[in-house]
Amino acid sequence: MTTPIPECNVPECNEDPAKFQELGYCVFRNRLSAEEVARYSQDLNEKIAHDQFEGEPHYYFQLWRKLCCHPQVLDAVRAILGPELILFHSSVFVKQPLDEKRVEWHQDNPYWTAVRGTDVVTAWVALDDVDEENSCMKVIAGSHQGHNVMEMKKIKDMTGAMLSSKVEISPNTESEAVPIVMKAGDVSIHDSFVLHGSDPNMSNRRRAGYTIRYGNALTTEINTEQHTGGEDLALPVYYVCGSGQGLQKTYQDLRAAL
Ligand SMILES: O=C(O)CCC(=O)C(=O)O
Repeated sequence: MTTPIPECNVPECNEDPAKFQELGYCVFRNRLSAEEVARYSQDLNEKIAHDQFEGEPHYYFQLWRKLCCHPQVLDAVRAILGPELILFHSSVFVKQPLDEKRVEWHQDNPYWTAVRGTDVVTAWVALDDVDEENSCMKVIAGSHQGHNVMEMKKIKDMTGAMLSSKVEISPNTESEAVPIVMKAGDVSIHDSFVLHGSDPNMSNRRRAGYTIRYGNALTTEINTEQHTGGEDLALPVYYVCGSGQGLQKTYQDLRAAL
């Protein structure tokens, strides 16, 4: 059981891209149509049922690569990072009803050892309505400022833990966490240094999000030889948007492919 956050302390979700620098996150509403949400949700269910869903769905499945290049998703990312964009990772975070899986407080940056730069974000595409009841993601607004990597501690009780380490924060800081409440089809964007996490899903509703990791192609350096997904998968870096200025020889150009 988590401590309920008193209603008056629940901060509102930021929907203003101009406040991203200060807060480290922003929500964009209605980016996918109901038909698109239904299509991806069905595909997700089928792949889970056949045990086909691995990490990096954009690498394995054209349908999911297409979502990474969805004009409304890219439009949101452009509002934060500018016009030159690369895509380097993606994954799904699914918690079934009454699912004890939890994501401890963490920053994304330390997990991506081949990636250097501070203009790097995650777009979290909501495939279900998500709120505090079904364990929406929460962020500590402003915790990305200074772009410092925080100390991580090994998680002792791994029951339900989706990560192996966490950043410890005070109950006071935790009480200021912003729940990213969204409807299916909304997209939130968070900075790779902002603290975020989520609780177990104690509701009877599924909660699924597709996380797509983008960088500004002009300022993000990726060591393509060390860039892998999972064990040994040499993962391409995709150039998804721009005039060609940020396209490097080692990148795959996806602009016209989909
Ligand atoms: O979906 C979640 O609860 C966590 C997602 C996450 O950690 C991430 O997008 O980096």
